[in-house]
Amino acid sequence: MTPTVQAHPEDAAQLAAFEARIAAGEYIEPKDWMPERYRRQLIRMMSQHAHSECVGMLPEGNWISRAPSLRRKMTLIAKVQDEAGHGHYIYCATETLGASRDELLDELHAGKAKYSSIFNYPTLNWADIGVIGWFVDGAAIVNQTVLAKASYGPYARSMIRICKEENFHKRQGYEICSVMSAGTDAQRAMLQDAVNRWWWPSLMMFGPPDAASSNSDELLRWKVKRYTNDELRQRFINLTVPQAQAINVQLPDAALAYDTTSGNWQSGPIDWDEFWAVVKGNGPLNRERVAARKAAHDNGAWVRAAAEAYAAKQAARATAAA
Ligand code: FAQ
Repeated sequence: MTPTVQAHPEDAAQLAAFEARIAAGEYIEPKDWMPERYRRQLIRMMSQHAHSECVGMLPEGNWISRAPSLRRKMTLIAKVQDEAGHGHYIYCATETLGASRDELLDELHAGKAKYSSIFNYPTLNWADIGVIGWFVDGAAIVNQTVLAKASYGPYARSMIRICKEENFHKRQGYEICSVMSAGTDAQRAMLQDAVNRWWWPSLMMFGPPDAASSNSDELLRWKVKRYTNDELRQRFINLTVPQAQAINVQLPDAALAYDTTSGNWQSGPIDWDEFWAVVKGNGPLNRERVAARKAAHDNGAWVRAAAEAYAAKQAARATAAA
């Protein structure tokens, strides 16, 4: 039998004060008292998010050398750099909770850390880059605009600039798609093929259905999450269907239908077996993604060593001058 843990009376008072602050809509800041469980939940979610931004550079980075024009190359390089920056902000925000970045990265490189399922799928043609911007950044905006109101201050604030940049990414992705949809038959076919492959994995980004979402109750109570996985997934579908119609693209869901009562586009069933297989490490490219991140980290060892040597030199100079 699991022993019942009795809260220390002082902890109970602190917990009550904490819950009251959350209820009042206050932000919790790094030096404020917080329940250990709140801190652990934030580290779990934020580190997964930071890892997702970094692993998320890989599918698109693969296309920098193949972008069809200088303009496309420049915007793609800028986008990939932005994602690296997002990872950096969120790792910094996670460090405010006492989590060491080195430990988080060790877990990622050992294949133990989670990151978004979406980044385990391959980018097979140029249209994938447009569709990632449109769907994946579009889904990220729906999720992260709400996280900008999360109860933990550093995480919420990191979302503000991230969402602005994701908006730019979404627009450039949708523009690629709209240009291809007005192009040749071959370009339209490439676009449709990419849409067919990315639609369902994009819906899975929002996490399992509410009934299977083990963390949601706690995160909603603490106002880290403001909406459930299914609510945000529905919001994304409602936003995306008219965008697909506008550029004559078919979403690969024969059951997709508008429900006049709820005002929602109702989708067909999502293959949750596929989702869990990817989350457990058995997606198309899980092993390659982790190996690529680890290789990038190992290859960057000399940069970290040089930065540390420079910082030590500067510190020694400052001491000598004092
Ligand atoms: N992939 O109880 P829930 C981006 C796990 S950034 C893998 O519902 P929660 C930018 C979950 O961790 C994309 N695992 O979990 C970009 C949990 O396992 P655990 C990333 C998933 O936390 C664009 C278990 O399933 N965004 O795209 C996934 O309440 C283009 C049960 O799930 C964020 O991370 C998944 N999709 O809700 C970059 C946003 N879903 O940890 C480059 C912040 C669930 O208990 C290019 N995170 N799991 O062992 C969140 O909003 C939430 O964490 C959710 C999941 C909604 C992702």
